[in-house]
Amino acid sequence: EDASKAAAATADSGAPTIFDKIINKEIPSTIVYEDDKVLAFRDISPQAPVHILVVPKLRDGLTQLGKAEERHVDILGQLLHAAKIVAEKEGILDGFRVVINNGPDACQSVYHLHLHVLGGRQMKWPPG
Ligand code: DGP
Repeated sequence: EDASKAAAATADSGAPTIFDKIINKEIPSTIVYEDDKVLAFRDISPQAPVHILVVPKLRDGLTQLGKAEERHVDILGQLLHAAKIVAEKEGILDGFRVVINNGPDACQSVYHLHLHVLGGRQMKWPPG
């Protein structure tokens, strides 16, 4: 079993995640951007020179994008806008990628919605 298959086995239990502790600053992270609704911090396992996670501070049922409801429209927009702010701060506006892994088949491993902002190198297409 490779690592991606192990990640693919993880499903949404609705349990609290490690991101709650990061948001509450109970465990350290390298914060890149923060406002009242959104936190952005560096991924612990970077897949590019810049790899930042953008998360809603309040999960509100958004364990994954596939659980999005009408009430989440504002926060979904705020997350994308924060991704742009982060890309600008990191100097990667000429080329960056925003990824959301949704569910086991997409190798989602943390069930608190998060955008991956990746850049700082030539990105390949198609992604794996
Ligand atoms: P995903 O596979 O899309 O669910 O991405 C989850 C990401 O979260 C993964 O790239 C690694 C990252 N991650 C997991 N635990 C921690 C942590 O404790 N701190 C930080 N900074 N990142 C974490």
